[in-house]
Amino acid sequence: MTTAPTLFGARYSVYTRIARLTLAEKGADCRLEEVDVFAPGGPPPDHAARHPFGRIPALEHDGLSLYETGAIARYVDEAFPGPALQPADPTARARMNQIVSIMDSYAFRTLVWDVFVERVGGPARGRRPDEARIAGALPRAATILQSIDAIRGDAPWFAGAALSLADLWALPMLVLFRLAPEGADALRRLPRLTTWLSAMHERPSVRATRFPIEG
Ligand SMILES: N[C@@H](CCC(=O)N[C@@H](CS)C(=O)NCC(=O)O)C(=O)O
Repeated sequence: MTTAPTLFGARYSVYTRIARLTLAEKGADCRLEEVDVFAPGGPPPDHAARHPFGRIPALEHDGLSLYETGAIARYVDEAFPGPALQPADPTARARMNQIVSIMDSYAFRTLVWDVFVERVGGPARGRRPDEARIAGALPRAATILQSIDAIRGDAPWFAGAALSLADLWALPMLVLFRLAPEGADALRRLPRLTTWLSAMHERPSVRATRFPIEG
């Protein structure tokens, strides 16, 4: 019998939320141990043993200590019972991997750091937004949204007929992006993505992992 995993991370973190969504969609119990990587003195010193790059999340389960969200999510999908979150069909799996890679490589910096953090997260802490950084990011943001919208097409989920890791990767980044007025405007122009976001918000996993800034 396996023990419940411990996830080290923070409720505000995009990548922690992806891992929490994955665990929740599998119906796996999980203990979240809060690690604040942005605390003034940096993460607690013992976090370096879990994550040498000082990031979150990290997972501990049955003697396995794991970091990198891609490894954690795939491990959770394969080690726990519950619905498969990676399609077996090669085409659907390729689409899932393509979306995950787009979100990691382009969307995290552009949608989250360049737009959400500058417009919403930073000002909430008293920082002035860097307008040039936001303006420079918006064309890239439009390319990202149009690309993932085109890949999904009219399918219910990003990899086709069933929810997959692709949906769990896209959700947290699009949620934060939409909190910026520029993000909300950009998403309003893509009704298929807006419909998908509404469907995601009905899921218990999404409700259970809301970012504190969502209220
Ligand atoms: N490649 C890592 C990225 C994780 C990541 O960037 N996490 C953010 C929080 S969402 C973080 O720890 N940031 C701290 C920092 O940049 O110093 C993964 O896939 O887990």
